[in-house]
Amino acid sequence: MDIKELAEAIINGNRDRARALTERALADKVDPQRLINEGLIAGMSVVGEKFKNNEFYVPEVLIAARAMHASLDLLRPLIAEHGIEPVGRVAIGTVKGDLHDIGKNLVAMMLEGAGYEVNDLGVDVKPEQFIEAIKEKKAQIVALSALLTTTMPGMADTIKALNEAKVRNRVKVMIGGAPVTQSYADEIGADGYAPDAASAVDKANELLAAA
Ligand code: B1M
Repeated sequence: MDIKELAEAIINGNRDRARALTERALADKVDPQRLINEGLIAGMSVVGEKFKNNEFYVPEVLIAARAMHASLDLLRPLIAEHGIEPVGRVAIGTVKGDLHDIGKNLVAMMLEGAGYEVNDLGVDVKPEQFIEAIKEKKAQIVALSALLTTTMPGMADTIKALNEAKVRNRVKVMIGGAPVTQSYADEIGADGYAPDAASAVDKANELLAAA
């Protein structure tokens, strides 16, 4: 089987084909790491590029992510077994008081598709929950989303709490969401800002490389 077929099934959002190709590849003893790198990550990076270029919109990304998950569900049990290390570990959430999760979910899916272990803390996430994820899940990146101008200060509060808990130096903090800007990231001392879900993967890679 050509692993490119798996990448194409993901790009086309064909969940059944992605699952069937993964099953066939595993039966043929193809290395799960190759399926992740050349199938899932390769497919989702094309999806990310198309999203950035406005060739794909939110529904296409969600459908591609659904196909990616159909394959990942089969591969996940083998990841630990084969000692496959994630690209990095991310704790993501929409900040305290904010219930918007569509953009945050897209960011989480793209990061997962790029090989990250993503601990999605959900919405209305308090700073203590991020601190716990750093300590318990060994998160290397804290990814904060906010959609309301009234909840954006929750990002600054979270960074302040990370400092107070003396865990700020263990992680990179990345922020995003419709009202968020690079200058706001600079103002509150975040390490990075990304305007959309595909750029969030680029930014996470950049932050980890710098670390
Ligand atoms: Co809300 N809402 N909403 N809402 N809502 C907005 C955001 C608003 C702009 C609408 C408006 O007035 N025109 C406005 C905010 C105004 C402001 O603060 N400037 C608003 C308001 C006021 C409210 C309420 C206060 C309304 C009320 O009750 N009076 C209330 C607040 C609830 C709360 O959070 N406490 C509220 C509630 C809701 C719903 C629950 C009904 C629903 C949310 C459902 C859900 O998320 N499960 C909702 C929705 C859907 C919207 C709009 C219509 C759409 C948001 C969305 O999902 N966009 C929105 C208006 C609009 O944008 N047209 C609006 C699609 C999504 C893919 O984009 O989230 O921007 P976005 O994510 C992008 C990027 O921003 C980026 O990547 C994503 C993909 O490219 N990104 C990141 C996001 N997070 C990132 C993190 C990163 C990097 C990139 O790194 C960590």
